[in-house]
Amino acid sequence: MNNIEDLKKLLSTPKKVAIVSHRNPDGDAIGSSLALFHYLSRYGHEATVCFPSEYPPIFRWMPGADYILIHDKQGEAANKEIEKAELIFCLDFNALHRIDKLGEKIAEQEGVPKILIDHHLDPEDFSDYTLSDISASSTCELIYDFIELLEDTKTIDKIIGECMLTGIITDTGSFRYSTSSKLYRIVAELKDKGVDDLDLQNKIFNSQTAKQLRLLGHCLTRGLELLYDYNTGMIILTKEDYRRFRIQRGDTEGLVNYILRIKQMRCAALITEREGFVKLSLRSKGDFSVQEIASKYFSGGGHRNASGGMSKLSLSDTIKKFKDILPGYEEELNKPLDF
Ligand SMILES: [Mn+2]
Repeated sequence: MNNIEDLKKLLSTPKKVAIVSHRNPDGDAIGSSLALFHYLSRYGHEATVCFPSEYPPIFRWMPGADYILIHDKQGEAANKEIEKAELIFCLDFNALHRIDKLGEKIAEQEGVPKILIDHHLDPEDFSDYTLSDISASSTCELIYDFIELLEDTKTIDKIIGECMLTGIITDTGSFRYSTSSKLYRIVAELKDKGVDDLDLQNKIFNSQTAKQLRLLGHCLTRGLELLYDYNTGMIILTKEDYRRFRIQRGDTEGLVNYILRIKQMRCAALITEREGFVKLSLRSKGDFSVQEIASKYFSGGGHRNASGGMSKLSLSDTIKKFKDILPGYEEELNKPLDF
């Protein structure tokens, strides 16, 4: 199966479908998975959404979120769904090894068609049908494109649209990057279908706890280090900070972006000390690629302006390693900004 007509034929009768996405699912992973879940359900397909790990509580309101299986917690039930599946959709990630045990389970399902829909660089060749476009703002935008390829955008309703728009809003940082005229046309159509974008913005951004705001205060004061020679900023969170601020899943979401609000900052890093490893979230402005830094030095990857990686070194050694990399990019980091 390598064309949309074959896939249309497969989807013409109800199937058992598994939809999976990446570890630490974000708004786009959840939005695209649930949008596809609702879309397939409209045609009587029996779809299940499985994630490797838990999603942030801020997305609990999303229609269908209660049915999501978390492999870390419900491994047996999730594996059963993967075994039963006649079709497996892989959304918002590009290589099975990125999703750990869940990926191994999927790889075992030989002969079951796998469909990859994603907007990250360099997709691994494991799927039978691939919709990969790194210029897309989000996997949610690609779910729209996918339904358009099926010539079925009329089926997109308010619920499917809400899920899609959630991923579009979160992956574009509220339309601040990766936008296109095509994206705005899609958003206009979702709005015509009854999706309330302002309500979504409130649910996503104006639903924080006081604890999260205090954590932000800490990150922007004591946690912040600015390296003006390289137009780079770092926010560091230690294990002690994790205890002190009772940091939970999702609480550190978006913190790294604040650094780029400083005009001359081109590159930003959130470096967090976790159990047994150190995690890096990298962001950049303009044409500086944090994807290269993440993949070359921190066994990670992602997009040019947003990538992630990890290090097995101690927190202080990871910070030193990151700082030592910057002189190699001095010229690029000091190029005048074009805005
Ligand atoms: Mn995404």
